[in-house]
Amino acid sequence: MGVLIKNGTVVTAESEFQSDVYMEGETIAAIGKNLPQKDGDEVIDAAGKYILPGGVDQHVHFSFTYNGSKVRGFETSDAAAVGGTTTLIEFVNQEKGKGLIETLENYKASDADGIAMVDYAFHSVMTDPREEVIEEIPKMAEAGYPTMKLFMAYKGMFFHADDDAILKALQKGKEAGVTIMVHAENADMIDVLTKQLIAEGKTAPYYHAVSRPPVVEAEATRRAIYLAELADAPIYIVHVTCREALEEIKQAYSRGQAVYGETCAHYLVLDTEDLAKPDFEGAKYVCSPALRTEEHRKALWEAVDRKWLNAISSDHCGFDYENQKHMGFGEGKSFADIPNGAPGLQNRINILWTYGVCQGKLSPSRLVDLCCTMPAKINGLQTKGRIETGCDGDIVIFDPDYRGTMSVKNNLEGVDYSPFEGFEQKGRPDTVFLRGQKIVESGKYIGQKGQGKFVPGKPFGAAYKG
Ligand code: DUC
Ligand code: ZN
Ligand code: ZN
Repeated sequence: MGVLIKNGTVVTAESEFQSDVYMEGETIAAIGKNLPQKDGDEVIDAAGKYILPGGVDQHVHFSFTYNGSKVRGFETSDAAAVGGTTTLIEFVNQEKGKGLIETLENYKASDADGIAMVDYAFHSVMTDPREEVIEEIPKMAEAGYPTMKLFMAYKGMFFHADDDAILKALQKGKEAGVTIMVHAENADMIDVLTKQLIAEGKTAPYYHAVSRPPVVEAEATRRAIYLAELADAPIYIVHVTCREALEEIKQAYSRGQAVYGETCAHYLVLDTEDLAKPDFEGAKYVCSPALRTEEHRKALWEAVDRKWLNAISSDHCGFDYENQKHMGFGEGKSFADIPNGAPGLQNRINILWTYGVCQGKLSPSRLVDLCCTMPAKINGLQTKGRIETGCDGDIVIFDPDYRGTMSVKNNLEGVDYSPFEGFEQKGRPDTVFLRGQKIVESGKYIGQKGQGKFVPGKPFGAAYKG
């Protein structure tokens, strides 16, 4: 018994073509015109619809804690499914005193296995760079964790990493094909500006952006690139947001260095001015790096279209607005106390379709490459993100004719707001399959808790391949 999807337009990272797709068990078994129907098959007519690979969101926070506030976890991963994303990659901060693999496996067992509603993998975040921890990096690759992130920002917080740790991680990681990623912002610059702004009484959410202007990101991006050059290792820059940081990446790339990066949906459509919304509503938009202006958004759209950036993620953080307000508003409080991050898991592909494809900024194939195929390749997920025989039956039947409005009311993210509230939506994932099982029908989640599985990554991902 399989699933035969007929008459749709298949979109791959390279092209679009009319075809049927047949899934048997957990995998894609055939792609072609007029595929035969077998007894017991479910047949779906996808005429007028696109058939996309399930999305891979390589930048999600289901365990992040900021100033004691913790985000929602895998119990809200059905939001990914209805948004057309069937694989998530979560950043797990190493617990102090514990090993990298030990932390990942504890978290996996307690917070993901049996809970996740889509498939999942993990990036390690090194927070405690002792010698024995550095030595453990190559072993992560063998255990199915071929990526690691370090935070250059967040001075004084336990997850901040200095250049010493980044250089050692790059040197050690390349021995075993572990891709090193960085959150590139200069922590000292932010710290000085933040203290000065607060001393001047500039405490409102808007000053979050003033405390971390583009030069802060550009400096750290350039420094990370030089550290990678010294280590002769590839590097991946997460959430690139501004023209200046992009220039650093483009220049390094044209020198032949293996430097890659992603941006996130909110940096393409939201603005610094959102932080200035009255009645403390700006707290909803406190994320790091900060939201930018039109000039930077234009540069980012061009960069994703021209492959200077190779993925678009959500950087999803399920914090409640009520809590963000409580943390940052009132006597002695400031923007620096507001938990950093915004929800966006459910809307990533819808934002990119509505404001990218429908506005002529991205082709459907480019969207598939950025949201599905490349994130799988970067992270060594060999059966994800592609419509090819033998790949997992992760399929999205996308209805381009749907019209709606994005709102927290329609979200499964489990929080009390959406930064995209009121945004027009053109198109939506109508039906979604996870390894051959239907988990979304007519835009509604119909799967089960615990249906998602851990997908081990293979080392030497796309950043090693040029
Ligand atoms: N930035 C955010 O906005 N949230 C999570 C962590 C980060 O670096
Ligand atoms: Zn970050
Ligand atoms: Zn992040």
